[in-house]
Amino acid sequence: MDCIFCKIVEGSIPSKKVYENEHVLAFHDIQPAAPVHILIIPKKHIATMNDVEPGDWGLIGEIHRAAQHIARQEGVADSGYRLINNCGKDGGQVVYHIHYHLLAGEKLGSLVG
Ligand code: IU
Repeated sequence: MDCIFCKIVEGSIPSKKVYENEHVLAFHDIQPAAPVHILIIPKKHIATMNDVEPGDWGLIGEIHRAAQHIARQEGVADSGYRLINNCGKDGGQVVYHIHYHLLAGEKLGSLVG
């Protein structure tokens, strides 16, 4: 499968890993949009939020659990952070392997609220 994030999971494309367990990998975004910008992905290839199947919801929970862990590890849990999933064209998704952006390290602008 020609998926860049699957290649990062396999290790055939390098990444700056910050966290890994059996199900999840997290690494620094190559074009950071904030002082802390980490991508959290399932090792399993799931293209978008629309493609999450009933048996995959535990993986989505694992991603949130990893986000909580990484925020503490990176020292931004108390100051706060944002976890974003872009889904599809209008959502701004560019890489079609589901991922969550963990953004932190400054006061972030808001689209909502
Ligand atoms: P998006 O939600 O699909 O728009 O986000 C894709 C992100 O993946 C984007 O922030 C890129 O900078 C990032 N990225 C990366 O970190 N490493 C890569 O090899 C590629 C994209 I391609």
